Amino acid sequence: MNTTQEINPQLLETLIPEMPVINTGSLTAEQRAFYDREGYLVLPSLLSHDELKPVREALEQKVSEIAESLRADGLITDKRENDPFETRLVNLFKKLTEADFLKYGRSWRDLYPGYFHLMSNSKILDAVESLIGSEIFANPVYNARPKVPGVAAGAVPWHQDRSYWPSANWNPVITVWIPLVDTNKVNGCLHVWPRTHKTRLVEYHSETHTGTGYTEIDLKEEADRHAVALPVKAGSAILFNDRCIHMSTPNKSDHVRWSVDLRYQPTGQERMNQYGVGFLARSRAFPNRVATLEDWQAGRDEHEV
Ligand SMILES: O=C(O)CCC(=O)C(=O)O
Repeated sequence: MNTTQEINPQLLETLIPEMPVINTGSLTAEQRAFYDREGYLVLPSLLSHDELKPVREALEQKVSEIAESLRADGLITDKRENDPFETRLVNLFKKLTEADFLKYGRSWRDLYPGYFHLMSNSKILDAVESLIGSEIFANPVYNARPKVPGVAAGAVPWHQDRSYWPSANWNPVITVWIPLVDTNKVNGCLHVWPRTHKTRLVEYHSETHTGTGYTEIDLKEEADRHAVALPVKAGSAILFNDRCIHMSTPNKSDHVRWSVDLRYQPTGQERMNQYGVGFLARSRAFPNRVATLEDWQAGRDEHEV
């Protein structure tokens, strides 16, 4: 690991300078300075078990729906209803193929209440406010990730999130990545290439290894040399922007590495509605317009007053 190495100046962002943010959020000056310098920030154990409960219930609901669908298709007879959260999905697909699994998607984006409640969580928004200010839009691109051992698409190659919206000439979009189980090098924790968060969009291609077409940067070997593994406990949060180069390794454990990645941006940026339903998550200027669960589920990104 070499976090002190400087980035090639030719890669540095030249588009739009980010606006300085007056810190009204929860991060300390040291945390903001670390984020600004390294391009990521770990908030250990930000959320308690109880605070994770709604999102966990959303994931359990999804797994139950998948179990029902597999049974209806005649692929399983036992829905494993009493299996633990950590292993039920593994057990459901134990005798099935990768293609059977990927039929349900490598990641999920359902309009379940648990996701909305997590995206609206005040501890998360307080941290994000420190980075982008108090007018916060929850970007429509959020993912629940059921990273199951043996499924190649669980490992995400080195990329910048921005490669998924390459025509964007605005910034930033902040990811808040939260695992529902403790993560480590065995179950495939998140890795970052520090100090890449001020780079422009680097060259990338569509990978063919997983059959799901992730974007992957061309500088893979260089990224491997700079990789910093971020093993964190359930309920911790890792913050980074859409230019920070990151990846995750395969899950070699016996359980699902459950995680969610949420995204936030200042309200002034394009809302990227083509990717799904985003919503006004916090506004000190227009608090009455903050979206409710009902607004979000109806596709309204603000509350009408
Ligand atoms: O959860 C992972 O393994 C990868 C997450 C990721 O690539 C992202 O949040 O952009």
